[in-house]
Amino acid sequence: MYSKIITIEQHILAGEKRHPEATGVFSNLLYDIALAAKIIAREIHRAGLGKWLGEAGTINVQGEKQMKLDIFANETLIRMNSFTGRVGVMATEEMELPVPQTPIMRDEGKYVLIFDPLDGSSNIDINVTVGTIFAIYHRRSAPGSPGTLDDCLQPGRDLVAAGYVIYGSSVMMVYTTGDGVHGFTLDPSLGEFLLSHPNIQIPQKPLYYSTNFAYEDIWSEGVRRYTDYLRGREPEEPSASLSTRYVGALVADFHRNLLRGGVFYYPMLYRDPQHPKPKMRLLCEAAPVAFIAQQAGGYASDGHGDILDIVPTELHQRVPLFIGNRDLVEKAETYIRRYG
Ligand code: P6P
Repeated sequence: MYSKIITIEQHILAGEKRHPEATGVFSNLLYDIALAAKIIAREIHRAGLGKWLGEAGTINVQGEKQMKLDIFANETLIRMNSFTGRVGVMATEEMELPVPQTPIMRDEGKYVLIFDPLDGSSNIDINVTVGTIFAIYHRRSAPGSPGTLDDCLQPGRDLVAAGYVIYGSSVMMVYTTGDGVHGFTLDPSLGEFLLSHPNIQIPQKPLYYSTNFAYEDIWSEGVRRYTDYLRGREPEEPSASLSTRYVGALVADFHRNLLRGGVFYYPMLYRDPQHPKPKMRLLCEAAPVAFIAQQAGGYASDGHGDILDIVPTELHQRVPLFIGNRDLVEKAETYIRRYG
């Protein structure tokens, strides 16, 4: 007669109960992120009315103009996790080095938190969807000693949790701890994230392919042939007859494909054929969504192999990304293997 209302806190605690060794620190960390998401969402949804729109006049480590909301979101996530003693090491897309450790982070923090505080922020001033992406690892350095860069340079295989918040027509938080992918929708009247999408699995039949076609001339031959396959123009094989969508925010393009089936790709760009460049950040974009895709029955590749197997060598390392239905991503690998 009634569908059960489950808050994200109840869901997180239920997950904790399945791990007798759990101390509750991990659960509280996930809940801290949910609270930060609500604070960020509140400012995003009134950005047009207040002081938040527009550029901040600063440049981040990526060489990108920072929007005021980028800085607000970054500072909110840092403040929410610097004094709890749950996070020992933090890194953000917006800062070159890991966030300076507070004494309680150094002495008590057990986890590493890496995040893109506001993904797709160029969409902010035009009222289009943006998101927050986060990744959680076990800390390698011992509490009591300073955190290290090595704490951050862990492969996606070692993720203990990953998730994103999508600030769209509604605010949703989607996360996995390795036990399925679960989506929660914010009820603004309650200020609570309520379970709305339990056990998300990518649909078998994909609907979309999603990429920025403006760069088609500087893709490799294999990616161009793959795109022709997706368009149904590859004479050797029928395509999956897909539609295109492209929001320009990874969280939005990935979330749509997670729920409706499809592939998103941001391939290597050959502006300079001798020095091809990828765009997607491994640690705060590709690896967390790859973990979610894997848990939802999908797959993420750099065009040659599983994103989750890549061992980072730099904090802001970038990779090509193909993510979504496993057969569509493996097809990309096949075309790249065959045509380069
Ligand atoms: P382009 C946003 O800046 C981002 O990192 C991803 O969220 C998004 O998928 C991509 O870049 C968009 O890049 O070159 O199409 O604007």
